[in-house]
Amino acid sequence: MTGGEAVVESLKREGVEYLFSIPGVQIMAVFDALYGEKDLRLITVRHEQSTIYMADGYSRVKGRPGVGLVVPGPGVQNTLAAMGTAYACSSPVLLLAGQVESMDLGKDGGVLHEVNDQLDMVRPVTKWCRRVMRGEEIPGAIHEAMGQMNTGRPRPTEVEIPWDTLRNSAEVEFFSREAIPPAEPDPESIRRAVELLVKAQKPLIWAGGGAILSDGSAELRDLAEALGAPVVTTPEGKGAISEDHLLSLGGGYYGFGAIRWAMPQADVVLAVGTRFTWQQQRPGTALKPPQKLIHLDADPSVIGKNYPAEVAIVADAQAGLRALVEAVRKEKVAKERWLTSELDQFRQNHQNWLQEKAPLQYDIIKTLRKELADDAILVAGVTNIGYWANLAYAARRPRTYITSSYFATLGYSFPTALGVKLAAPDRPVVCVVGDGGFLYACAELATAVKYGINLITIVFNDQAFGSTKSDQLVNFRGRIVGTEINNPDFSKLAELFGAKGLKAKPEQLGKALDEALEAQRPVVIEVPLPTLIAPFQIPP
Ligand SMILES: Cc1ncc(C[n+]2csc(CCOP(=O)(O)OP(=O)(O)O)c2C)c(N)n1
Ligand SMILES: [Mg+2]
Repeated sequence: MTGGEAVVESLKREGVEYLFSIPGVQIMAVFDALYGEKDLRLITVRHEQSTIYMADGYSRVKGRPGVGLVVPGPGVQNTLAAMGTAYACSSPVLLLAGQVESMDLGKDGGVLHEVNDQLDMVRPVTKWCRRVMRGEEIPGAIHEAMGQMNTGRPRPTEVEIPWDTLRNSAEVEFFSREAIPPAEPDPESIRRAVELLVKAQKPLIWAGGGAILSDGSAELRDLAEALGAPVVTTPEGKGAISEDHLLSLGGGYYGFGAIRWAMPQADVVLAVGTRFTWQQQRPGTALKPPQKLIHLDADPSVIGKNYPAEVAIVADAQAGLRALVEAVRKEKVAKERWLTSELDQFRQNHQNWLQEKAPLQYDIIKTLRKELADDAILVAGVTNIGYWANLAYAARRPRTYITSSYFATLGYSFPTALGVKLAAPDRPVVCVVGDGGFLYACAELATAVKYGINLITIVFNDQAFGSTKSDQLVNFRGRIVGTEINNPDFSKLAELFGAKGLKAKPEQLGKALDEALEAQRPVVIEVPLPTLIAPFQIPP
């Protein structure tokens, strides 16, 4: 079969459902192999950034790799912010890239879409990448990429294939999808961790995105209950434990959250599936000696990087949590090391703080929570309401809250949310985006309409790159330079694309959401807002 047919057959055998792409001459053999294809659905998008954003959104909800296919050179370069975002979010995303003809490789001769050393461009944003020269190697390379994403910490991978290799025929053999067992913890590290956790006066758990990626939510809840330990999550970890749980302290972000009142009392902290970054180590939520850290992560390179770990547990988060629960249940654990009344007080302090610092955002986020079912998914864009949602939105289930993590990629949320909706077509998916961020990829409204991707997008419009304008207001004596922007009428724009457009003042958002949830169409709701302060612009 042709290389293109080998690509399609390999993806199908690996269980891939969608391929996100923009065509081009070097990859047409793959398009041709999709003629009449039913099991692998092609989604043609309008900018290559969206191939990987959509693949990422899909993977984060489905828990399986998403795949993009692009032409070399500009096609690959257009994906790089999305690849970086997926890298930051530890998402399993495969980029399939075309290449120039084999004979032109490395010559810098000016052939179509040529860029020298394309692999060097993707290397910093991939866990593994490879160029395939022969058709026979295509199934093995795709299988290896999938294996890399299913082992240890998932991160993006890339496979690039020259034009002629895709066009020509070869004898190929296929691999079938492999279930790779998760990495189990070393029993000695579990023994030492349990000893610390059981002896602790005030144990506390920080859960990050790894707790969700490993599907470790049930184990996390069981461990928290067995230890009587409260749980705070990073934005990426929101929903790892229901934020309505009596032991949940909600999200921690930039040194804020109910965690602020708990952290000074904690003596032993268990960090699960989190890098434990500078963001968590801000005043307010920072760990300080002699507080002890037990660090559980699939990636040994993150353990102890930002705070020395007393005990390191290198394992899949779910496997590590399960081992901890089993061991803790055999011990006698002191009851009520944290009183519920005490945790209630921390939560109340945080709610009071939110209402004082961000009353409008607080009301809007409350409306979102009230309107959305527990299984609805919120994609929090790089926008004021998105930042505050990290602190104020109560996620109740894993994989229902999507962020761009430390990459904070302006423009990611709308195309990512389209991929989310494809993974969960029967559940409400809401994208929260600013007027600045939405125009990065608003052309994908055409994609949403073409494929019937019935996403609800709320565009908060302050006619500004708001958080940067707010930066000028707070830190540069109000000298506004280059942060105010002009916009189209967003509801009309949506209608022009064939989607439904609505406008609502903040206090009318609930009603507009009711209408959007009924619509069975892609909907854009434009909400005017003044430029508001972001949490990270508030002194600790
Ligand atoms: C790719 C990228 N470019 C620039 C930035 C810097 N940046 C962060 S927020 C922001 C403004 C966002 O404006 P908008 O989408 O309207 O949201 P708002 O802050 O107004 O709520 C900018 C420019 C970024 N985070 N990512
Ligand atoms: Mg704005």
